Amino acid sequence: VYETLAVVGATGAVGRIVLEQLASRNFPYKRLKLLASERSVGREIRVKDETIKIELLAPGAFEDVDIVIASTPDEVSAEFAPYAVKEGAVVVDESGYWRMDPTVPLIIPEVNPDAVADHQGIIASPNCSTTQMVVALAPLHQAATVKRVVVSTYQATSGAGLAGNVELKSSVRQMLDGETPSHETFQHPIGFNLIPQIGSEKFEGYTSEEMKMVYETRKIMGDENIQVCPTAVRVPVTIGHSESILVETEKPLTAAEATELFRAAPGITVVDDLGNHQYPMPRDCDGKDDVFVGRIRRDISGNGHGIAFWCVSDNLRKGAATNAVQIAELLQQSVASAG
Ligand code: 11C
Repeated sequence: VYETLAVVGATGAVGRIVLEQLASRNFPYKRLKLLASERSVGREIRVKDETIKIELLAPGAFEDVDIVIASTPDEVSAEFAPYAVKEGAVVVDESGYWRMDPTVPLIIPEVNPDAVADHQGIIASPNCSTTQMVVALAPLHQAATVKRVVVSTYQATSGAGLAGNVELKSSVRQMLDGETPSHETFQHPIGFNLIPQIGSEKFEGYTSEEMKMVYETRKIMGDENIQVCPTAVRVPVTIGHSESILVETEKPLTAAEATELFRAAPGITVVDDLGNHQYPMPRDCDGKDDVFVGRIRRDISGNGHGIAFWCVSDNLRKGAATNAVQIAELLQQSVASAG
């Protein structure tokens, strides 16, 4: 196996969960290095039964490292990943920077695990809102070929990191106290509000977050013909992205058939009993690794080729940390079987 593992960005919202996952999933490694920017260097973090001091993310830091799990902003990844690879490490990257690079596999282990074999040193983990949608679409695609997807997202503030959650709480508090809410991380006050903008303007009035859902979906599913029309919205929820999805398939599917496909698929839990008020909600999915699907029904506006459903997942887990650790597990398995 790869012996020395480095975690980059261990103090962030996602990095903390990466460390938790390494322990809870019993990820195999002999030595763990924690790397971060100047600001965090010297801080000590407890992982399993050892205390590890954070070291500086800089050239030379990867000389003794085999595998890296990184959650950093795009520009940090753009800078460090090339020298990490040059120094001999394989990088599993959660940033958006490398995802659409044709030399970089973009992987969801339940969907396209075989792509791991094609890596040239960097493997990307998709955007959180893309990941949960594609986990849900994959079994329908396999059975009936997905042609078109209309999706609206309800995305938690932790998608913007720890600062996003701090801003939600302070915004709500200020409003309850009758003050004018301040905002910095989001474009508007997020307390008691919805903001239909995540990221910046990217293409014909669609945002960067929305275009990630278009491009990344096609790359992961290996089908450039899939059409996606997304609307991404920030909501006052700390953890758990929700999505309302309408999918059109080439072969018609009944709601019962779609439900069976979801139930049989890895990484999906179906919660769907409207009569008993059972459906996935962010509060119930916080801290869980699966993608939750419910409200599965036929598209009553269409011609038998549409299924509507509701999908919720912990954006910091399957949307980020869990998926990255699963990719690292695939890498471990691939070297174990090769050697
Ligand atoms: C959000 N999806 O919820 C974003 C965060 O490309 O990894 C993750 C951005 C990315 O704000």
